[in-house]
Amino acid sequence: MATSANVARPALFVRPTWQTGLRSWLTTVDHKKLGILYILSSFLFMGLASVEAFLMRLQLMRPGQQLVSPETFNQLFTMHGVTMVFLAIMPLGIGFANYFVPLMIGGRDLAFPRLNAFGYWVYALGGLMLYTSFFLGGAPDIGWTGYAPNTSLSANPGLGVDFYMFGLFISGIGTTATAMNLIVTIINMRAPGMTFMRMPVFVWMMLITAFMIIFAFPPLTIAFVQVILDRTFGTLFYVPEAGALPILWQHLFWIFGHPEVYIIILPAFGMISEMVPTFSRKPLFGYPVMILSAILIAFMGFAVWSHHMFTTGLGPVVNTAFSLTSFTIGIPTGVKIFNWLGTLWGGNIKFTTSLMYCLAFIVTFTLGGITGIMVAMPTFDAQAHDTYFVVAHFHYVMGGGALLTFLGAVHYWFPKITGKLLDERLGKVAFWFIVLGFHTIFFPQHLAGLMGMPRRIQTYPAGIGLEVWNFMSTFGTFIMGVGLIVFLVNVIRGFRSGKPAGNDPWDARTLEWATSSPPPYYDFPTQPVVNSLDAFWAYKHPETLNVEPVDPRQAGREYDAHGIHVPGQSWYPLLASIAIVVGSYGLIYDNWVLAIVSGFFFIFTVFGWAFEGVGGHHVHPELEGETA
Ligand code: HEM
Ligand SMILES: [Cu+2]
Repeated sequence: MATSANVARPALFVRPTWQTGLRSWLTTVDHKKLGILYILSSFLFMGLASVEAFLMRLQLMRPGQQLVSPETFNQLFTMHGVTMVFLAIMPLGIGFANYFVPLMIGGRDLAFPRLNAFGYWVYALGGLMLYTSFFLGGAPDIGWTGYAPNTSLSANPGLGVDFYMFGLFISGIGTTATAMNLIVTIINMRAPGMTFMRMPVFVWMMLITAFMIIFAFPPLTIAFVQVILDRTFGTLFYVPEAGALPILWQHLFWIFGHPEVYIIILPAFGMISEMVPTFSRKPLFGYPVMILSAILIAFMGFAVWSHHMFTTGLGPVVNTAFSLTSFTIGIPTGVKIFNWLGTLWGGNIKFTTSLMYCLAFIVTFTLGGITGIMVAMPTFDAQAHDTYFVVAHFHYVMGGGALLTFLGAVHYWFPKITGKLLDERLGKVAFWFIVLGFHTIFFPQHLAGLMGMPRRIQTYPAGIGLEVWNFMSTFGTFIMGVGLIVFLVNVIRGFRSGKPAGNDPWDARTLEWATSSPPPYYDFPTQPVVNSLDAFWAYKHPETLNVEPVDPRQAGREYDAHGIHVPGQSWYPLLASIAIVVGSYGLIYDNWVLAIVSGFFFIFTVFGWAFEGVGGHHVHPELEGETA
């Protein structure tokens, strides 16, 4: 064990130092613990969203069923969509980034550890708050896009809409905070020698994603605030009776909403770009092109939003313009597919479960891309809009893209996080059930959609040709469900009795594999030094790269007599998040006392946070001869 000494600094409030137990998790500022919390919470929310999806598919299995009422169905598709997008898939990418970005850049933490904790807690508590709406008079029933004027007080007097607005507003604060934290970290805290063009692709993708978050969330936040003002204070932003134009909501929503799909998919692109080279035992083909194309995608992602509004009557000139931008954004995306294929080409391929998920991603995402080009044609979209064709399309890109990748990433990085391996045989069984189930669910939906089946509808009549496709689709959920259960069993078994993984089970390329598994809480005993792209791989296989091999683990900066400073924990991020959530309940229920008291409590936590002092302690792994 490393030695440690407390850092004595005068402070108004003492910072906690628990290393284990529940309190250490509640007060943690360690990026690894927060990463684990993020990943576990996302999977929990994904479980809830899957139950909602399963209920919807059961209802749609046969024509004319009455399993759930139309009102409940509306709540189910709203909560399913909102949960998958905001509480499961996007935070999962952020959770992996939390854990791995500092390790991959040879740093020791994110730039602002307490802000990181705050980001996690507002996300988790905001999400939980949204779910309490089920017990407090009904969940939102407005679709994940929350279109005005469905959200106006006269059209929707229940509290569900308020929960939607506040829940997403709150978790959006957390996402924005974490994005800023990632940007500052990646720009400032890279190991010596790690230039931008030596950064792992996953880190690049997270940097770009974080910038997209910073620019995409404000329009959405403005839209939320407008609706909150409408409903709480009687303003008229979206009240059609007063002459408002509800289409404003659609513009603000989709200026956020289209970039959001890239915010979801770019982290997945980054993971694929780590896994494919590792299991092809080749450097990534076209590293600079991979990065340039992602930057292009990020810019163009903000220029295509009206392809979600082709049928709203914006007119042929606008539709043509947005159709063209949408076609063009397919180019940098296609380039990436070629880069992954180029990496696989001639590689010494190891068919691990992770790599199989990558291959399934490439196939599925390409199919989703093709239907994307189809709906980018206004003429075609006029037919497909709001049908199951669109449902099939976005599940191919978001489920087949992000979800499959993240499952592969769990297999890839589980050994680093836990020090134990997942079972490859079980992993592959789960893989086949999940992938075959996925396509059985979503492929028939293209056909149902082309035959005119509308989305967001809780039943359909018999005898118009929709039975067989809907039955197949629901049948697929059983296949995929079996796969997900096997996946879960594998993960639980892995935690409890997985084989020891060693530090570098895949002979991987990036720095997180240079430290032990699981990493010590100070990450690296000495700060790594980098002299090429894939420095760890270059050290292990000097013949493959044109550089002098340097062991990134041994060549750190000169020994610092102070040792490693590990920041102290804090209660304030959690307390501040609780203040925000309780205050939101106050506003939702027009309970001004609660809202104002929470507001003051929030200000108290901000001061407490600021005056808490540096805290933390120094560790001296080198005195114990500890090496990675
Ligand atoms: C893999 C299992 C999944 C199943 C069986 C499933 C099923 C469904 C169903 C039945 C609907 C309702 C469609 C409608 O009536 O319009 C739906 C909507 C939706 N799903 Fe999924 N889904 C799954 C995964 C995902 C994933 C991974 C994501 C995203 C990251 C996602 C995002 C959405 C969204 C955004 C909607 C639209 C909600 C709305 O119309 O407001 N789903 N899904
Ligand atoms: Cu879009």
